[in-house]
Amino acid sequence: MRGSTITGISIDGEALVERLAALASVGAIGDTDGACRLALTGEDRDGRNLVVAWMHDLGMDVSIDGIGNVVGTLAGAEPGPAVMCGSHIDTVRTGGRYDGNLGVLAGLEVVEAVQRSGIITRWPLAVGFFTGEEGSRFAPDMLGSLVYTGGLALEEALDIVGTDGAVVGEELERIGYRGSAPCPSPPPRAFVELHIEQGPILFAESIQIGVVTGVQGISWSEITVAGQSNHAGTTPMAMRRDAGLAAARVAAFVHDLAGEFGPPQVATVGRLELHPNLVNVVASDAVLTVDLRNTDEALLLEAEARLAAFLEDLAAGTGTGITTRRLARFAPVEFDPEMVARVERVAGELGLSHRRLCSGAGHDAQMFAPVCPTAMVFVPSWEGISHNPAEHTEPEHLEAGANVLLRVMLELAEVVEVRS
Ligand code: HGY
Ligand code: MN
Ligand code: MN
Repeated sequence: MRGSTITGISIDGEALVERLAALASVGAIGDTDGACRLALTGEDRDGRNLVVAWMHDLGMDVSIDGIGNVVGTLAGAEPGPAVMCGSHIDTVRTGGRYDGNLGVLAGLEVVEAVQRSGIITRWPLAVGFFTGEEGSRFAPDMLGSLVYTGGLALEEALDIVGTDGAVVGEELERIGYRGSAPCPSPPPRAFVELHIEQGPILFAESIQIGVVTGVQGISWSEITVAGQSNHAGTTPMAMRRDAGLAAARVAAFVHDLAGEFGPPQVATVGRLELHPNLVNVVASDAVLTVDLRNTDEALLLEAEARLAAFLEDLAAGTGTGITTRRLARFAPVEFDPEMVARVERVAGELGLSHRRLCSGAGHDAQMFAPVCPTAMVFVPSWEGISHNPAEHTEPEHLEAGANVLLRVMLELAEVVEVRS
């Protein structure tokens, strides 16, 4: 029964594309395909409400925990830890419609296909979306899944202050998603996340499925530079304590450091705010972020040490005060080899081209890897573009990835009956 049943059902690809479009209309960015739903904003609330309504329509039991993670569960023949899939529905400010959303909405299509086929699984099936995965407003990234899996205490997470001064706990109350389900949650039986690659590899090699072996290490820091505002016309260069100059040198340094280390080292200054940010005033203050990533923990530590040493010299050389605050730090993660092999086998059985690769982006799955068998499935990003409203994945790739997710989840949840 197991084999023939599992091979007999598939995802409704059109329904998946329609759900993605409907969710993308919440916080739509002009007439682009993208959406802006920063964590715990009104747009995030509206997106959450839409997905929760879909979960209810599917007859799923919906639970909301203390950090606002939402998990919909379809009962199995036996009670017990669920086979869970999921991702996030919060976005960056220049969000595409697939980043995170695909992993959640494909999970709903898995449930829909199971119900349509009359399949009863031994273990429950669950679909989750986790709070604040992007980390753009409230750092660290993967905040909700980090709390869900016990990596950060709920009380500490609720006190986090965002880039706009808002506080996580207050924003959860404001949008009505400070739930009562306990944090951390008991681990699921397994966790599988379908996600777009967000990089150029699968697209460049015309490969349909990415079999994700792990996630590279992530180091986020916020650097504050204190100088002295002064007149841009009258102040001799030697007298300046120019925070703008210091910030620009940091951006150049981390870029050059990545070049010196070579791939896979990457480095980004993504946020940079100057004060008073005026054409004729030497900047007194700068706040900037540095995002360093590498698959090798030792190299990531070396990059962090090189940056710290550079900042010390920079402060002395520019007469500024420089302080650093850690926003996020996650070591590289490897997924369960058996789960990786399962994804690889299923992709092959479905006749899909596939290859193994490590994820350059952070994902909720990396938080589940220490607590349960975990895997990720990638589908190609058009020209590798992501965190951009132009983000695109071809419908046939969306369907293929969702079918891999369906089959992997049914294998793990075990089909025990098929009702006509
Ligand atoms: O930053 C990341 O890798 C993810 O998009 N949160
Ligand atoms: Mn994502
Ligand atoms: Mn993202």
